[in-house]
Amino acid sequence: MSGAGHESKRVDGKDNRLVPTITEAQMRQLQEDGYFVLDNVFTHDEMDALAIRIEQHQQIHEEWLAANGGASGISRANEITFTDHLAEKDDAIKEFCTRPEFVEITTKILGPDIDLYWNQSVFKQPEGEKEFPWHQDDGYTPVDPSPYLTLWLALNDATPENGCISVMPGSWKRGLVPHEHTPIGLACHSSDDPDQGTLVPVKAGSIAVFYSLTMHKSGPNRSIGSRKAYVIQYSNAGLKNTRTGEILTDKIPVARAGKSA
Ligand SMILES: O=C(O)CCC(=O)C(=O)O
Repeated sequence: MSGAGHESKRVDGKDNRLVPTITEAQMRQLQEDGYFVLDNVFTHDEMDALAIRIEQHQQIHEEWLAANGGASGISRANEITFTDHLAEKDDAIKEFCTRPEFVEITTKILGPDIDLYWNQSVFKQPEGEKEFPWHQDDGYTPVDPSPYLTLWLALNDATPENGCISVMPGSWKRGLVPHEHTPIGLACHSSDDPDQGTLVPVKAGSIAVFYSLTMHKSGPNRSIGSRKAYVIQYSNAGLKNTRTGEILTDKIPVARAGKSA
């Protein structure tokens, strides 16, 4: 059935929800280009409710940044904030991250046993000309097995004007490429290069699904409002940090044997 702009099916679960079905064309696009967009997975009301919840944590982070020199890591007060471990801090957000929609998407792509690897909101304020640089998520922390899956969920409409992401189609096939440190984040491709990939606008409640090896960036926010995303990353259970050799056993289980954990 496709009333919501994506194929969907009813699953057995707490409330017999409709969950999105990934089509063969989307699977092919993921294999070829390293990404696809899943439209209208959640309603605007669901996104507004989630955004209100997330904003409480984002505000605390913003205030902490302002009181501590204005920047920490890749977060900069009043410009771009990465507010992480939301599911670990907030039971309602944890419940959201383990919803059947995510079980369906992640088990179809990665396999039957899935953990929540990382989660963070990314809020971009109108900030002039600054991009968030081209990178692969594995560039920040290389892991095995790779790639895992990044679900970039738009809490409000992400557009070319307000700093939606762009991806470099096919880049995941290169494996992990070198990244350089810059004052605004790791970078693996120059913003001056004529090839600036493909813009990926994402409507509120829709998801850009991509591999952790897919090179992506986000553009400057030239609008007058915040651009709000929740970035949720899922991996096979028992992921290993290849820098430290540590097997990550402290993650929130999402699926086991293909079913909600
Ligand atoms: O949402 C953004 O502006 C960029 C986020 C991003 O690239 C990431 O979290 O890896």
